[in-house]
Amino acid sequence: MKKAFITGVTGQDGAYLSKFLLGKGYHVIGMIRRSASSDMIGERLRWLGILGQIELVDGDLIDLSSLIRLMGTHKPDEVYNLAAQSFVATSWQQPLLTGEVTGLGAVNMLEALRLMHPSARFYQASSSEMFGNIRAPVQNETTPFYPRSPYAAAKLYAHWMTVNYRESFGLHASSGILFNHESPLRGVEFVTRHITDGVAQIKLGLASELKLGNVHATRDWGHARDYVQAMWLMLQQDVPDDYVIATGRTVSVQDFAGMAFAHAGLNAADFIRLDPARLRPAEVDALHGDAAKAAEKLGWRAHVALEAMAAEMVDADIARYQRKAG
Ligand code: NDP
Ligand code: GDR
Repeated sequence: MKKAFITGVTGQDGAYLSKFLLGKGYHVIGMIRRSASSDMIGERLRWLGILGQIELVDGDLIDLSSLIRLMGTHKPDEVYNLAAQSFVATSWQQPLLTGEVTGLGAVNMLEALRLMHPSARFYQASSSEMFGNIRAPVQNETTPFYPRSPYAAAKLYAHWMTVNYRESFGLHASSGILFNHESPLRGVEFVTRHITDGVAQIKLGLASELKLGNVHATRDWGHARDYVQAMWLMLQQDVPDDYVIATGRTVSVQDFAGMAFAHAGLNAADFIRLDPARLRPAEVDALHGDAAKAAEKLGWRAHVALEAMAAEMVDADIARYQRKAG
């Protein structure tokens, strides 16, 4: 039985990746950090019905000794480094923490592997945010990077260190440059889930408006369920490499909101209020990915259409509020 080790297992991607790997017959080991709210840990894994099927182990990305111990003890075949301070807006409030976890944390993981278990295959969760102030209208693996937030700068450091450990030490280390991907398990602070949660509240009479920041920003949004498959495919290749993962379709925040409201039978313009407090110090105005390399080399492509994903998220949020109301 193959062993996979996942950091960030309690997050959106960690949950979907765990489910996918369990379906492939893997033994999944998920690293969790100590929390005073231990009963809340694993909510997403519980939602997918897999909490009891994963071996949860304690560790923290900024605690190198815990990573060394875990690699030495478990010697996994595959390591997926998904843990991060992943909310871009927060990275301006906590730039040092973001640098430590999102940037140096990845290097801690690489170091633990190099020292204890260099034969493992390693996946680094890189991000389209690294393209930032875009240098080309459509971005692929050859597009230059221009990070626009402390988060993106930290991810870029982790990305290049992954490349460097591959080239310096021969680690089987790959980076997935993933464009935004969402689901009903997306954190509610991210814009798609903020919108679908707001639509659900408005539909059920629990709220009367939805506050948004820059509604003109455009993103290439896909479904997390599709994207975790690409992570696994990268680690099945003989040669490690970097891949852009995207749908190739880009729409604005406003248009995504239009889809979500329409699914609930509502008109977005009647409810959206612009909130300057939600604007960012520096914005990534537009992202549009080209995943041709992943299609050709991995045989990967996105399956879930944006409208279907918006509908799934709205329905899940309505169901959540209905359950809460008993
Ligand atoms: P989430 O924010 O949902 O999950 C982040 C995970 O990291 C959580 O499990 C969190 O644990 C964990 N974590 C945070 N800090 C630490 C730490 N110090 N030590 C150990 N674990 C920690 O992110 P997603 O699932 O959406 O994304 C997965 C990865 O992919 C992230 O690295 C993200 O930056 C990156 N990415 C995401 C994209 C997306 O669109 N979703 C696109 C491109 C890249 P806890 O539950 O305890 O907070
Ligand atoms: P992003 O995702 O920053 O792209 O990072 P987010 O959903 O937070 O923002 C997308 C765009 O929407 C605009 N926006 C708002 N954003 C939020 N969160 N809330 C609002 O009210 C709002 N109004 C408008 C933002 O300004 C932005 O332009 C996500 C994260 O998952 C990263 O970890 C990951 O690396 C990238 O996607 C790819």
